[in-house]
Amino acid sequence: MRSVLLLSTAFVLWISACTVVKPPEPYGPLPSERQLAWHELEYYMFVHFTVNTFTDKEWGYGDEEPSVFNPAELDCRQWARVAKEAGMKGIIITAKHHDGFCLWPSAFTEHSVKNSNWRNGQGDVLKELREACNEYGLKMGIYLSPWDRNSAVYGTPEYLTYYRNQLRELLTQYGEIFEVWFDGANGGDGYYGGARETRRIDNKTYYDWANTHAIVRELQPQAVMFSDAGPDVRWVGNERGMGSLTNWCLLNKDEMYPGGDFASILGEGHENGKYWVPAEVDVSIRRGWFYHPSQDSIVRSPENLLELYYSSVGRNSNLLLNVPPDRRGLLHENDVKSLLAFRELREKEFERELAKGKRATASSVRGKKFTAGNVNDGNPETYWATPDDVTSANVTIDLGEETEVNRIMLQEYIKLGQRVKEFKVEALSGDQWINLVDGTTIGYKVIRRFPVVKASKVRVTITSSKACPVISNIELYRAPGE
Ligand code: FUL
Repeated sequence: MRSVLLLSTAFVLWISACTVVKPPEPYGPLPSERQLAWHELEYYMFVHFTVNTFTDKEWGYGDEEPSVFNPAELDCRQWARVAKEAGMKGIIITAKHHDGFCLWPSAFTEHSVKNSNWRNGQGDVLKELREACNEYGLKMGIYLSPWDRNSAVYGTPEYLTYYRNQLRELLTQYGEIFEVWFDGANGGDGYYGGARETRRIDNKTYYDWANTHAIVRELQPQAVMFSDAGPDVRWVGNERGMGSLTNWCLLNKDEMYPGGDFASILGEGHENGKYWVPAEVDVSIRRGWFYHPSQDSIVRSPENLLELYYSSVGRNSNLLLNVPPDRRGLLHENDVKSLLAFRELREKEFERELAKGKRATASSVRGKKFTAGNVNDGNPETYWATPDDVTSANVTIDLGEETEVNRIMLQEYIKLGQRVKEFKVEALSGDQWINLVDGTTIGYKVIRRFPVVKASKVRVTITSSKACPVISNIELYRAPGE
């Protein structure tokens, strides 16, 4: 009798062990560790600064005298303090723009700060920025323009050695770099060591990108590389600050190269792309990338910056906002004012979260570990998931009583891939279900606005998904205004 009892207990234990529900298998391309860390940064500063700041140009020709670079009050700590106060997570600086002037004393050229009068030729902007970023707990990134209108050897194989030597300097002398920015503007007229001519390169082959990328991986394995089509982060396809409403983090990057004509594809990415290459929105707070005194009065307003935030971070993209230092070497008062007021606006926007801890139920649940309550438990590591064969399902958050709502934030658990193709959001107002949002992709994060509604319940329906939906976060807000 005793052994029968033992046997049946063992059988019950065995059965329940077999029915422990497994998490969904990852689906499609996945983000790397470095990309996951990058997604979480969301918002950081671009700093365009070089001889152009002093010559009032956007693209320097490459024949500028290094002596024109003289930012008498340069203070990278001011840049970093403002970035921090603005809520940004890092700063990416143009170590070298197309004019070829280096903001650090490169051993491989005379065309740098070492031949300027600034700090008697002893200065190093990169070093000062590094120290400032450390002081304020910010990440640091670099922009090293492949196109160099100063270099006599631009266009020949020798230039690649020069370019890579500079890259090595930047990646070994300035601590941890979180992002390396390779822009796609390439070839044309320039000074080229006095030749003053037009040089065209074949942007598919000239730069031999694979071997340059390998240097970044070797020296700074945690850094993501940005260019038109990645390898790690892609351009969003415009400089107006507009992320795409449908935005796949996926891209068939093999067929693409920097400077190619792909802008129309880069916004949406490829639904069935082979690689994880999320979009970054780069945009300037002014009309130009560099500082021009004539633009002092046309700095983007805090309200405009909030719009940019919704059209970038709110559309599954990171926001790289350019704030160009002026001729003193400081961020201009008007830009600072706008940035800080934008931070306040943003904080007010997301001050009143309504969903956390409220009762959540779902039309389908994979198992106990994957219940609806995981979407509003404040833990990004838990998620709601359905069984593998269920690709359309809904989750309802019960607000308890009629509550005014006008914003929703949604996040997929992207460690398991980007899955959702279409969703909608509805509210139960009185006894009527009202449609609030018709959406397509989600990805790392989507934030959508809708007119204020009094809702007792909010229902998110995943109408179409490549595989069972895996949703880690849903937040609801009542932002100021209508
Ligand atoms: C482009 C450059 O040509 C612009 O000057 C600017 O640096 C922008 C961010 O990237 O490729």
